[in-house]
Amino acid sequence: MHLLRSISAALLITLAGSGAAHAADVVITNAWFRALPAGLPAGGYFVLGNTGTRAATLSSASSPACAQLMLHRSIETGGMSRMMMVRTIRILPHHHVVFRPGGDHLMCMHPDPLKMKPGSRVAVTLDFTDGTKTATSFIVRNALGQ
Ligand SMILES: [Cu+2]
Repeated sequence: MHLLRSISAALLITLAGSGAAHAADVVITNAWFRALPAGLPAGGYFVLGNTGTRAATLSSASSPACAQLMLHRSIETGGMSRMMMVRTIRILPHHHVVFRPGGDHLMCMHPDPLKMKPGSRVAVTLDFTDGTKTATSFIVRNALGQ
């Protein structure tokens, strides 16, 4: 018990020293997936706030409802909208990033039709570059976002 406690104390000191945010400083609100028919990828949208005093950097996401959950960004080039993968998304202290249609979003590839159903909730884990994880759940809406 004492050994465990000193290990966690050492970990905390290491994290603080590396300038990393704690997962406790990360706040997720308005989280939802847009379920589409025919096994199409489902976009994930939410607001990711950082109430801490250090930057938080989102590096990946996962969900038992998705074969893969990717970080995506929609960009407009020459009047055409296309999506690209992004490696990380940084949230400055006391700031938030809005994941929304047409902007940064999560992309659930090969969604499980039994889990990705309008009205149900889907578990999502967000991973940060400091090694912390935040578990949350997204409400599933239909193609119209309802
Ligand atoms: Cu996408």
